[in-house]
This record gives sequence, C-alpha cells and structure tokens, in this order.
Amino acid sequence: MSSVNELKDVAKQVRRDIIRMVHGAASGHIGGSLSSTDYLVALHFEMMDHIPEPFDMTGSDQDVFILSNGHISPLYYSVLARSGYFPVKELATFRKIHSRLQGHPATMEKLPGIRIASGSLGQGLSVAIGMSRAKKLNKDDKLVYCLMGDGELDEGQPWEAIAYCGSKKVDNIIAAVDYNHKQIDGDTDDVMPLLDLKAKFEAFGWDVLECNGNDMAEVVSTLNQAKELTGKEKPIMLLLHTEMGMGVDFMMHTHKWHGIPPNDEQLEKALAQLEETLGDY
Ligand SMILES: Cc1ncc(C[n+]2csc(CCOP(=O)(O)OP(=O)(O)O)c2C)c(N)n1
Ligand SMILES: [Mg+2]
Repeated sequence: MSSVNELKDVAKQVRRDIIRMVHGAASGHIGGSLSSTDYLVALHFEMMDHIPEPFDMTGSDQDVFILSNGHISPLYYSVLARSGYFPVKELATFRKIHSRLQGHPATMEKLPGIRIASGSLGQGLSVAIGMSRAKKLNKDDKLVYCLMGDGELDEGQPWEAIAYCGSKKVDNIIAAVDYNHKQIDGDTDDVMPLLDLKAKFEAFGWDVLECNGNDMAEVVSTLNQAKELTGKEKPIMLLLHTEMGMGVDFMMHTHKWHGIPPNDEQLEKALAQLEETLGDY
C-alpha cells in the first residue's frame, strides 16, 4: 500500500520522464500522457494486483491493463519501467531506431508489459472484453482495466464493445475515459460533441463513476469504489475529468500539445515545474 503522497511523488517523476522522453526523441504525445498520469500511476502503484517480473503475456491470475489510446506511450512506458517491468534507463531509447519503445506500443518488440499493439484508436476495449471472457472461462477472478481517450470515442468500434459489455453483463472490466475535452485538432465539443457521456454509458447498461482524474486521492478512492462494484453483472466506467497537459502551465488549456515536442527552452521551463522525486533516467 502506498500513501497518496508517495503516489503523487511517482506521478511527478513520471511527468518529468514524459517531457524528457518526447524532447529526447523530438516527437511524441505529451498532452494526453500528462492528463492520464495520475490514473495510470494509481493503477500500477496501488490498485492492480500485477506481476511485473517475470512478465507473463497471458496475464493469468493477475489484473491486466489495456491501453487503447496507444499514442500516450511515453506515460505508459514510464509507468511500466518505474513499476519494474524493464530498466528505467531504457526510457532514453524512446522512439529511437531498434528501440523496444516505439512511438506506439507493439508486441513484436517484446517489451515486458505490452500485451497488445495500440495506436490505431478504437480497439482496446474489444481486446479487454476478450481477456475478461478468458478470465471467466479460466475461473480467474482478477480484473481487466482499460483506458480510452475521449476523442477516441468518435470511432465506431468502442461503441460496439460498449454495447456488448452492457448487454452481456461483463462485470470484470473497469474501463475509463480520459475526459480531457481535447483531441488532436481541437476541443471535442468542436470536433464532435460527446454530449451527455454519463447518460450514454448508462443507457448501454454500465455503472458510471466520475472523479477529478488529476486528484490522486480522488482517483484512488474512485478506483476502490469501482472495484467494489465488480462482480455484480454490470460493467464499470470511470469518467476521469482531466486537463490535457496537466502539470505544466503552458501546456494546459489547449490541444496544441497533443503531439508536439518541446524545444530546449520549453523543456527547461517545463522541468522547472516538475520536481525530480525518484531520480531522472
Ligand atoms: C484509427 C485512428 N484514427 C486516427 C488516429 C490519429 N489520432 C491519433 S491521436 C488522435 C486524437 C485522439 O483524441 P483523444 O483520444 O482525445 O486523445 P488526446 O488528444 O486527449 O490525447 C487521433 C485522431 C489514430 N491514431 N487512429
Ligand atoms: Mg482527449
């Protein structure tokens, strides 16, 4: 068990990693990585019952996490490395030729922690359903977690998966949406308004919980609530109200940092706002 302050310290370091990785590669996705940081840290450092080493691709008898919005790979790689899946120093190879840390996660690189290729948006919840069904068949009572982006919900496939989970009473999945109201080319309200997302999920048969996705204490307590709701013949959706670019003032309140790297000066300005807590890679 970690304290909320310990989790916040991990989140600060992970945010530093994200900025340094994207700067080092001169490409990558900062905005959504920073909005989902607190959630992924809470999951991997507090909530999930998982075994980083040795890595088991099947995820049997452990909780598994499926990242559907694979472009936030800087965040995912940092959290995996810092929770023991592979050496932290490997983060320096992000997006480099022959690196296991490609721009979008892929299984052919055999990076411990990665169970599906993602980045082509819309597919993660469908994979999570397959894993949740396998767990039921195998009498494995561990859970499947899945994160999607809010812009990602413009795709059709998530809604097929959402309909399936509700109608088939899939009750060992906890899904979440990084509800940062931004996507690659603008505000979600301008691109394609999501309208009443909570009501939509409820209409599809889901239990919906909401929290400030950038408040560590709230994220942990909401995840605990979600866990209590599993096994009751309903899928569970968390709406994480977040801010794109969270943690760096000039990266917030805009979609501009969805997928661009900082220059040297912006790197220094950003790092000055994020304390080094666990040591840089
Ligand atoms: C199938 C597919 N279509 C388009 C893209 C290009 N794309 C990458 S990220 C993104 C925006 C997704 O928005 P959101 O899920 O809100 O992520 P955020 O911008 O908040 O990180 C798009 C359209 C893609 N990766 N896959
Ligand atoms: Mg978004």
